[in-house]
Amino acid sequence: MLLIGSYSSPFVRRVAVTLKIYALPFEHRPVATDRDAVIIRGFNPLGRVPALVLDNDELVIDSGMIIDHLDEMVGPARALTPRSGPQRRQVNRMVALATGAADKYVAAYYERTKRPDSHVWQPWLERLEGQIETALQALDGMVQGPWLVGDALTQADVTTVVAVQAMRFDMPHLAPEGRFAALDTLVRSAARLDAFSSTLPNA
Ligand SMILES: N[C@@H](CCC(=O)N[C@@H](CS)C(=O)NCC(=O)O)C(=O)O
Repeated sequence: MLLIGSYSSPFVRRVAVTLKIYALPFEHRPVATDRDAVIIRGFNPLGRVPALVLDNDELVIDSGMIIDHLDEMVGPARALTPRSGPQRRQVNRMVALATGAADKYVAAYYERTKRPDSHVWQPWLERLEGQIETALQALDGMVQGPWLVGDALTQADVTTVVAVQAMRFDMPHLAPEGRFAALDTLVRSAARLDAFSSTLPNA
């Protein structure tokens, strides 16, 4: 399989971490959304990463759809999202919060970096940053320890950790160490696993 997109994207990275946890081999093409926009459109007409090219050349786009496919590949006993019931809803609720926070972070990052300073709309930026703050606060309050839902690492942990680390990479004021104590511990636990340490965000 071939994963398209750079690890500075929390969406690409949640796919990479999941692939590694599932021990599914893949090649990685770390294309940049600006510089390589034409290449990316060849994989996803929307021009967004991640995209995953399967071994039969089929294309899967959007991190949620890709992870859904990977879960199907490894089967319910190994999938990081429980198959059904309250546990599935619990994990999915946390994943929705974490992907939502990641969406707001990407929007805030683009607001700051894609516009000339004179066109950055401060009230909008503050709204985005406020949404990130309350989503992270909520996730922080949900950590049961050592992982979000107790003893087993789930997709909620993968997605939360990559979202926090993406923010710390290029907008560190959004999630500085010390503000969310339980998330700090979660990130430290994840950092000990090869799936996370070998896919850190880079330029
Ligand atoms: N819902 C999508 C979000 C993906 C996304 O926002 N990707 C960003 C990078 S972090 C992107 O490709 N942005 C380029 C653009 O939208 O022009 C997913 O889960 O894959």
